Amino acid sequence: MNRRVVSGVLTGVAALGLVGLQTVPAAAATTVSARTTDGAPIGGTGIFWGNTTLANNPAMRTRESLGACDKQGNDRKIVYAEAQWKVRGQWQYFSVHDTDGSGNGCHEAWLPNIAEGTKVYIKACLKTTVNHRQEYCGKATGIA
Ligand SMILES: [Ca+2]
Ligand SMILES: [Ca+2]
Repeated sequence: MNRRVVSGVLTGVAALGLVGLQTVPAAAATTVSARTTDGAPIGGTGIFWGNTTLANNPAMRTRESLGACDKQGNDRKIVYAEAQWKVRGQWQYFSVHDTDGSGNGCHEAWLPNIAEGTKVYIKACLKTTVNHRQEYCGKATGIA
């Protein structure tokens, strides 16, 4: 909606109602998966959970987490997952590697608490080692 028109028409009392409107969650949290682009079967994925609904602690259930998942044990590659989001115009980065092969789940980490409704850009890549370049990167976009 056009906020300028609303505040121009309504009185000061109604403007308080506008503050209430702004606290309504903008967009529901999403879970998204980015897939590496090396072909089928793929080497790995990066998973972003906008809410961690299965967390034991109820206070953590709206927190975000990131996982790197190695999907191929015999490709001599590890999997790198990265999340990027903006806080007051500044890009924030967080990454995790899955370095211990496939078939044993993903490597997961809590992300720093991201404001609900924030767009989070996910990247999943293969690497030869942690310090090698990123290869076959695939992308996805989630909501915190
Ligand atoms: Ca969340
Ligand atoms: Ca692998």
